[in-house]
Amino acid sequence: MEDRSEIRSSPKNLWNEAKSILVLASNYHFRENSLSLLNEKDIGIVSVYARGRDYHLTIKKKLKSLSRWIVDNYKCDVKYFVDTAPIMEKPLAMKAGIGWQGKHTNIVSKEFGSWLFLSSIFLDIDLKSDNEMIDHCGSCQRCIDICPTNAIESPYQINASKCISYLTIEHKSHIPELFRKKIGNRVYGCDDCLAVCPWNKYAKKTNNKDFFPRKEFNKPKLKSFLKLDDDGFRKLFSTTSIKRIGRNRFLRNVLIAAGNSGDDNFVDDIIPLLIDESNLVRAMAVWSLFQLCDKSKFKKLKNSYYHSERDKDVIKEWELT
Ligand code: B12
Ligand code: SF4
Ligand code: SF4
Repeated sequence: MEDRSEIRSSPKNLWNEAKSILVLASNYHFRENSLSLLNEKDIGIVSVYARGRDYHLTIKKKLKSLSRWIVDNYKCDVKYFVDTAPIMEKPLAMKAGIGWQGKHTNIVSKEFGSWLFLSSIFLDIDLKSDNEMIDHCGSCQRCIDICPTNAIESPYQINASKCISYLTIEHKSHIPELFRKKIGNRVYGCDDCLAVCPWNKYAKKTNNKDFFPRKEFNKPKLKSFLKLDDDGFRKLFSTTSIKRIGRNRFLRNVLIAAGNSGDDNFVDDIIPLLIDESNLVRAMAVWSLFQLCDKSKFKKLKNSYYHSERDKDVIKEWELT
């Protein structure tokens, strides 16, 4: 983000001919209280936005056909984006009257609550501007209070490096110890700050079937995730946005959730991962087993596996325990 902040500072830096921006929002709400799953420790919570088809694929298709219609009818040039360029989509959506940037920093709509994807079409013609939406958060600060890692450090300001969405999706390396317990059973993203927003009482169920949750993601068992190899991962997550993080990062998250379950039934599924090819996976297998095993069982495991480990980060995990 820092590297591309200069481009982000103005849409003109992306396309100098741009004169107007059409900002679009797609509703992905399907009426489920994602917070209730936090107590079901044997399942892995996949964030609501990622349970259906990858939204980039769906929205790109829609942007393409809408853009074609605009070009044919207005004889102008256009460029469309959905997360594919450094664009300040949220402030633009506010200017376009879609909603306001809530204290959790995402767009909240009076009509749809928090569950919206954003995208944009740049045009080289002038359009009459909509009225900018004003802030309706008032004295509420539910999203700030619920955040498990205190990532919303002050209203309208998020420290992305503390956000569970960042840690479980974007962060490529080992997740710092400080956050592991706070991640709970979230294996991909986090919805807490969106889910508590009182404006969600106006949210309507999406009618776009692509955003309906896949059957496999309705309370998926951590046990079945622990058994995923590369092939199994690719098959299970093909055409979802989860595919992007790859099997090793996903297993890293699943092992943290298993370690947080307090359920020693996971131990036999985790032990084989102590010799997994990925150091991300081996490191979190050590941490997870330390959470779940009694002292003597863990000591036996350490005697068997620690001395053959060569990776410095995994060795560090053994030594911390
Ligand atoms: C990087 C990114 C992330 C990062 C950082 C998030 C962030 N808030 O910036 C991480 C990985 C953490 C993330 C997480 C999520 N993301 Co995201 N993310 C993006 C992305 C690609 C860029 C956002 C960006 O430009 N950030 C840069 C900062 C500077 O922008 P900003 O927060 O808008 O900053 C403004 C305010 O914070 C404020 N501000 C900043 N400092 C200060 C200081 C003071 C004193 C004040 C008053 C204000 C203020 O002013 C800034 C400028 O207007 C966008 C797509 C896009 N192109 O916009 C999606 C996007 C924002 N993400 C989205 C979603 C859905 C999520 C998640 C809900 C996913 C999930 N369930 O796990 C979470 C929500 C976490 C959260 N509370 O924000 C959607 C949000 C849709 C909406 N309704 O708004 C977007 C728009 C993707 C999309 N195409 O739909 N995301
Ligand atoms: S997505 Fe989760 S961790 Fe990130 S700011 Fe919201 S509540 Fe906090
Ligand atoms: S939970 Fe409250 S403070 Fe947070 S975005 Fe919604 S209305 Fe604003």
